[in-house]
Amino acid sequence: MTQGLAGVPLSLEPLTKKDYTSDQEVRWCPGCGDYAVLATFQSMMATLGIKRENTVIISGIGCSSRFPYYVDTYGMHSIHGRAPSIATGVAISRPDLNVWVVTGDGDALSIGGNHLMHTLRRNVNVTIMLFNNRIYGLTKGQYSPTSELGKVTKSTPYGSLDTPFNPVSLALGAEATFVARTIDSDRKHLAEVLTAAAEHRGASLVEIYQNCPIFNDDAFATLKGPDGVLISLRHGEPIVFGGGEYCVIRDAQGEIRVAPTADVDPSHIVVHDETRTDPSQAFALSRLTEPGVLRQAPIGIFRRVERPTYDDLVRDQIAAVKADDTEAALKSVIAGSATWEAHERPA
Ligand SMILES: Cc1ncc(C[n+]2csc(CCOP(=O)(O)OP(=O)(O)O)c2C)c(N)n1
Ligand code: SF4
Repeated sequence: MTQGLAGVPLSLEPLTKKDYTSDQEVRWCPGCGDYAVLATFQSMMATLGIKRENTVIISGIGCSSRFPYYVDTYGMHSIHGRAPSIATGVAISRPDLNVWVVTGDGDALSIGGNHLMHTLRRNVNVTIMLFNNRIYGLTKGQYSPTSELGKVTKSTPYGSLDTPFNPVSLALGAEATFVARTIDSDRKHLAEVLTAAAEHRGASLVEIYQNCPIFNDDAFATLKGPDGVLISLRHGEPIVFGGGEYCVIRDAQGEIRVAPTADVDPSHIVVHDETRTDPSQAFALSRLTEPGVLRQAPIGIFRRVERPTYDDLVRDQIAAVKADDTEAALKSVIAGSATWEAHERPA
């Protein structure tokens, strides 16, 4: 059993995608990118082979947050933006569960921004799937924190004035120990990244580029088309893309940038190392994502490092306190360091 899932029991029977398919009618619009993620997740979970009753999926509010209904495991369609906090409680109290969070760009980064950030910072052992369609889908097409500058929507009729978040950069800045990006149209890549995220012990954030054909169709079309560039990050490999024509280099000024492979000294090509403790290179790679109409974006695992998890630390602390004299410990906590006794003034 891999480290992230240590303590979670394996199924005695082999599982199939069907075992992970619930009897609920899927209520997403035809062509929604969420279908591909759901199907990939159901197959991936069967391959992972852990007990279904030891899996829990906690979501916030949004189209993507309907996910737990459709997977035959435990689940909770919770409160807008609060799924990471609820998942934190579950992960602390039940180390035998494999805990997933499903959220959208609105749910995670608007109302839930604070909750997401602190779950990442604390390194709670949960796997977060952030469905990024760059719009509010459920509420019918308002701009979101990942919508591009100038985006015209129902709530920004003259164009958005907000600089969008780059969720990968945000997660790296929040000290996340596992940060990755994948895309709904590449099921093999999705499955690979989600498996690695589940196997990581600590908070994993996976941004999933997800098409919403109804309110933000083709948000990723340029990226996938002939003029678009998906930069695939593979640990231990030089970052080369576009059929070898382009690469990522660290230039003489120390900057990470894209260059034509024919023009560079091969020793300047960056060899991807997702295990670097210092997140600055992963952050520089995340900045290769174009913020406007997406024409270029790295996908893959940006960062995978080890750090003690919050839930393990909490359980250890509780055990240590309980090992001492519990009553005395409780009294001293209640008394604190700034209590005093009041006596009647002597006559
Ligand atoms: C407290 C609260 N505020 C606002 C809403 C309205 N609301 C529901 S879903 C949503 C945003 C959904 O967008 P996103 O997270 O991107 O999910 P998507 O529907 O695109 O999958 C909002 C603002 C709500 N349900 N509850
Ligand atoms: S509104 Fe968009 S995100 Fe929501 S189900 Fe329909 S296509 Fe999917």
